[in-house]
Amino acid sequence: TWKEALRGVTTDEPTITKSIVNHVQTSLARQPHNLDELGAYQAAALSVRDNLIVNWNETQLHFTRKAPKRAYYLSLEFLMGRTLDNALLNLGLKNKYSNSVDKLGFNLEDLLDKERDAALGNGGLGRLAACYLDSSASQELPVWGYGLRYQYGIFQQLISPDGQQLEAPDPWLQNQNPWELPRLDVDYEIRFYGHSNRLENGKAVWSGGQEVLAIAYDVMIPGYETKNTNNLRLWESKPKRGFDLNSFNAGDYEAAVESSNSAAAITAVLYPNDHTTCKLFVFGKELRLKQQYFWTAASLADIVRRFKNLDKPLTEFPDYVAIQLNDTHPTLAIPELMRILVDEEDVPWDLAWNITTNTFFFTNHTVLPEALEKWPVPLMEHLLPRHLQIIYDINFSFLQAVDKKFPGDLERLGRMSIIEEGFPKQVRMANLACIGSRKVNGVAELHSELVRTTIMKDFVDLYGISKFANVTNGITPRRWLDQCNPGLSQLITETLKIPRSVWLKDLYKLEGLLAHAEDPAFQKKWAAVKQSNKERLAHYVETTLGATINTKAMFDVQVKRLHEYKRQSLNILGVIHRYLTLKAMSAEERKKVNPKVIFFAGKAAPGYYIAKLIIRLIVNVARVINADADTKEYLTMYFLPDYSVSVAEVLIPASDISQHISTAGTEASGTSNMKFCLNGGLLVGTVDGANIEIAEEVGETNVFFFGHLTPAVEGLRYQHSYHPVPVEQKCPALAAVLKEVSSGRFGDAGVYEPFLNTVRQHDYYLITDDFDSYIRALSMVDEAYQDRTEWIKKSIRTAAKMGKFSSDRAIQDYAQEYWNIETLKLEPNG
Ligand code: DL6
Repeated sequence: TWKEALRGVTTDEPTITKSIVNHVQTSLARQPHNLDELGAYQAAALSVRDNLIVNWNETQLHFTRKAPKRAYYLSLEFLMGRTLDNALLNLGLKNKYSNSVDKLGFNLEDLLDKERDAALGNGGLGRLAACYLDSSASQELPVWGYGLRYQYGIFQQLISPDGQQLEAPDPWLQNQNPWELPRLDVDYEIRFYGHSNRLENGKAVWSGGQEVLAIAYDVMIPGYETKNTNNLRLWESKPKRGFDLNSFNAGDYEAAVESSNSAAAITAVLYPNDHTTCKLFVFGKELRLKQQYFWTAASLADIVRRFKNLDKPLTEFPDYVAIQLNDTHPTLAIPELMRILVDEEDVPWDLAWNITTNTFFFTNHTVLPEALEKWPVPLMEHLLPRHLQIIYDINFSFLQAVDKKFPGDLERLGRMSIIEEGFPKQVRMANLACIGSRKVNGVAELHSELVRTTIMKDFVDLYGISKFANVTNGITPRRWLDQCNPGLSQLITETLKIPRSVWLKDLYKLEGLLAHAEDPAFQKKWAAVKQSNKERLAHYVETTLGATINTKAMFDVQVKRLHEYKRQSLNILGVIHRYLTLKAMSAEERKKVNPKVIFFAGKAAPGYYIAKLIIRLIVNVARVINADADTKEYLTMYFLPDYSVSVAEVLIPASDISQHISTAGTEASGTSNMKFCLNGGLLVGTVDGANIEIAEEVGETNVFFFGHLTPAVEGLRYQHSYHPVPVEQKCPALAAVLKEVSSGRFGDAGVYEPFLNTVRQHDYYLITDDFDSYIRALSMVDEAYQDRTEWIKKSIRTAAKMGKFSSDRAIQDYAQEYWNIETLKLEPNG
């Protein structure tokens, strides 16, 4: 088998133990007898890394020899989480490492806990990229990721005593990162600013300005049960010369240091943007654009160099290279490839455009207008003068083509132009990405339909529908079931009577569980797994917040970035409603109520005032209701700070019900909804994003839907603006809740008014329209939970029908329908 065939790799326990001890003594230069858990984690990780390096080397050699078409996933975010557990699972070495560290006096689970999350992402988009890397490696597809090696990942979230979110840096690289290999020999010079002088033949010479170095760091991505180990290449910025020597020699040390600082700043920190980039990020915009160009230029230089090693004509570039643009962030890759082809490789413009438009593919992840990236023309001109020229040239030919198809339609030209008129003019990155790509896709059926009918409608009219398709997102079952819920994984394997590795690679096999849904013995085991996961979460809450939780209560979870469209607001207002209802009951009546513990977690963008206010309200409501002796037996609530991949791995398996309650038409897909269902949690949600496809799979009776549908949203917003009805009249139950908040019952009367006013006036996210049906849906959840056997059956049926949502399926969709790449098996014997 592949395991036996691993060569030069430590697979037997004595060798593993020896390798760990060796790393303690040599790599860490420490004594085994006084080693702490962090040191033991590091030594174990380095020992696992040795295995990965061997496999990684063989994979890369194999790819180089076979020279297949490759796909590159360009993403500004890779939210990887922890690696050690995943690497052990994929290598099939977890038990052996567990025994080895045991012999050395440690517990593997404790060591796993010492690893810091690699949190190089904001949320769904970055985690999706991480799942896709896992699936590509597991399916032996020649796919590399390209991203940035931020010194600081997403900020750490702290909660102040009065409930406010505070941000602290995330120095994740502080204790050496064993999962990366610095490739100091792989570097590229990247230029900014300067001048671009056009030559006569359409080419230009870009010179002057600032040059910095991009240095490669390779992160090994092991596939599950295969030697195939793919690569994630992250770029770090460095000054081209250690110092600005002129300033240094002139004695101006400050200027000398400043230029090296400005180079290093490019990859210093991940931007905590959250669908609000255009509105809120005024400061730091230049640095963000610099990041985007630095990364796309380094990645393209690397991709072109690899292609040139094949000794093929550039016309064959798209036969060997497919590049997926993860949202608009890497769109500069389009003019950059044009620049390389036209200016550096002497390819005529039209041919270069043909090569470019056959190479790129673009995924859109949001239709929210405020999240569509635009860059001011003056900034682009200053920072990237040659690229602006190329963008103008692309736009010129493009608008000619539009005019040819729709003669004289000036409004259409204005809408479709890459350049938006105004003060200042702006470069519309989504238009550029669409024009320069072979295909455009959304991330769930409804979202892709909205892409076709709203933001890309004009482009559909121009190019035809076939350019615009859908790939519904997916999640890796390795991390999001086997790793985070070992109890359930084991029960599934026992029940299906097939090896775990089989169903983890073919998630549709979970359907076999349906045959057992009526079996009381199986139901009991299923419920016991959920119970132990709830106890694990309770233990986590006890250690982090010092609170004791009733694990017999229903666990209701909403975890995601804080955003008005995701409507944590609806949830917290619903909690207050439940609290007020409980308070109004007699003690006897309360005894009939289903006890519930509600969990929230999620970060708000630091500049997003209303989102931060919602966090503050959640924390302060929790404080009041958790201290209320009348009700706390029936209702408690916690905001878990600093949500991360690792926290999700504890929360998700413990949920009975989770909330995915965005205003219809706003959540492109969502992926945590898939994770909850895969772990046997049920959903309460709106008819939005991937909720819809989940319900199609698991059956509508197993999902608690509520709220207005997408086609109604626009009309309701129109009514709010032009025929507003006061909340008191429209939704008295909600009005009562708002009044309590205003009164200061949850502290600080007045503080929440700006948030409450977003509901009272305009109510863009339709809280007042959906509140009553939301409360009804929650009552149905309560009612359903009373019949525990029926609930468990729903839970089993839900998990059983999650096959479609494996990221293995999603990545195969991309591989076959878009990139045209194939599995390249690395034979176990090398
Ligand atoms: O596709 C991954 C993820 C979706 O599941 C979420 O529904 C969507 O909100 C998120 N989109 C973004 C867009 N960010 N930008 N730019 O994060 O993508």
